[in-house]
Amino acid sequence: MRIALTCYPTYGGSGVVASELGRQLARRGHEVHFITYDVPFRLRGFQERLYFHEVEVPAYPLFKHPPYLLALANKMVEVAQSARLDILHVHYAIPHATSAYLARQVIEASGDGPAPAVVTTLHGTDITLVGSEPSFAGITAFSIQASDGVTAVSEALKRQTLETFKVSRDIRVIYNFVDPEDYADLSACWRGSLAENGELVVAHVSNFRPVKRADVVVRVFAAACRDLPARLALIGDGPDLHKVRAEAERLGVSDKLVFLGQQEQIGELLASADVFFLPSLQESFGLAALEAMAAGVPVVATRVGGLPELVGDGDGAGGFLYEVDDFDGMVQGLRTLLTDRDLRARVSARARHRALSLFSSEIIVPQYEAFYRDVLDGVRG
Ligand code: GMT
Repeated sequence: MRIALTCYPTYGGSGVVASELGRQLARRGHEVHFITYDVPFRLRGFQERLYFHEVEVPAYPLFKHPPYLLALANKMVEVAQSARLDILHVHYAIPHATSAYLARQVIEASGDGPAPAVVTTLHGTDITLVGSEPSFAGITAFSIQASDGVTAVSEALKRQTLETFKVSRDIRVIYNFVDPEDYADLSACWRGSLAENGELVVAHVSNFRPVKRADVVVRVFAAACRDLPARLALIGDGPDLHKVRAEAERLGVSDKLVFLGQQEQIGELLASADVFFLPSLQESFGLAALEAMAAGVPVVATRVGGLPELVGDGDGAGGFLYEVDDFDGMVQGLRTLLTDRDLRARVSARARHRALSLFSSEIIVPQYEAFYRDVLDGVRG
């Protein structure tokens, strides 16, 4: 198939998923065209059958807010016609699904060959935070309804989308994934750069937005590790990083924090940690938690959104989940995993097994291929 992928190329789960999907699809023989304003951050380097088309937004004195949605739609039309695309797969509803809808209309009106089918993948913040904003709600609902196929990254997100937008259409759940090859050899251990000999390491990965509750990360860590030799490794960057520093200062744990900034290949870094901590207010899937599990790192997280589907519960779970306001539970969970070496080893093995048996690219990517075929059958008959 000839498939175009559009995503936000910046640091973030949806961009990572789109980039990995593109790489996998190209490897499996499809022709893949990325249409974005920059090369997605995990897409560096040449790969056969994988192309990048830059969306340039014209700067004109009249444009206080350059019309990205239109520039993107225009580029989609150009690429669809020159590459004879079958599928236009957009990640994140706003504004990508709207641009794709517009592009399809333009191609249909031109009478120049069949328009590509529009597939939209919902990732979470496009629905739970941004999409439900009153100023975006109507256009988001319309763009979801008007797509030829829609996927969501968890059952929880599917439910939330149907409830929030009152749309009446099929949404197929296709979970996020990791490439087992990226987690096959994790022998390059960075522990020495993260902590002193004998110290335990708690890792947190995020874009440090309010939904990630960065201040809670520090508070729980400080309470759980008050008398333990431990470090908190923070991977990523974002607006609430200052809260982390302020909270650490207030609690007297600044010297226990290691700031690593944005990192491209986090498998080996995560594998150097003992526990992964994600106390988000909302998480439609939690890709960073999946990456930690694949690296054999037990997860302590909140029971929100798609995290129960990812981490699991009871026997076989890759970690422990707590209600959003259960501060003591999270402290206890983190402490137990850090101090009980045998338990940690058992949960680590379960986490890795769960990640690689349920959420591996070998299982998930064929689900996207099958979905593309179903959508094409639906529109082309
Ligand atoms: O977590 C973020 O704020 C970034 C956001 C994104 O669009 O990149 O992440 C969302 O999509 C990821 C990939 O599907 C999911 O793993 C994250 O759970 C989801 N974030 C939220 O729901 C808050």
